[in-house]
Amino acid sequence: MVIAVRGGMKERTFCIIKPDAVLDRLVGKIIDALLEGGLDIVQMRLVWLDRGAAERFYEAHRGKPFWEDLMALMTSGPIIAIVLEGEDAVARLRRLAGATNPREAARGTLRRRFGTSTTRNAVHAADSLGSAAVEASQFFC
Ligand code: FUP
Repeated sequence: MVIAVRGGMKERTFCIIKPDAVLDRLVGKIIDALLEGGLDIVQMRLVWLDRGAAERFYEAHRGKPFWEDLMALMTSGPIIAIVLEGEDAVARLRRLAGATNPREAARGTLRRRFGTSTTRNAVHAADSLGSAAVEASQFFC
């Protein structure tokens, strides 16, 4: 969703704090970084995904070598699903998240700070306005 505001376009994007980060009690630090990074929380809920919901969310990756590890992670504990709003929210969140592999992520990014592997990389960040809307619709009406 794109909202016209004075001085620029506010977008909405979609973020998940993944079970590795929730179980490591990192939710507060991650939410702090999102807010300090210029994003506002529009909707947020804690959900424990079952296998079907995890498969639907990551359907595009079915059959890849990391698929079973990803499914095991995503069903291993609760996640926090968050709709965020801000200027250039999609790109802003991707920048805050950092590269998929925490070891390649820039210093200060969430994945560099809190990720422990490419699968257990603390956060999901939607990669476009379109996927943000589709992903958010899996969690919010
Ligand atoms: P990103 O958009 O940065 O989340 O990256 P991808 O869409 O490529 O990855 C989707 C999910 O698959 C992420 F949770 C990370 C996981 N993944 C792996 O576990 N191993 C890989 O080699 C690539 C991706």
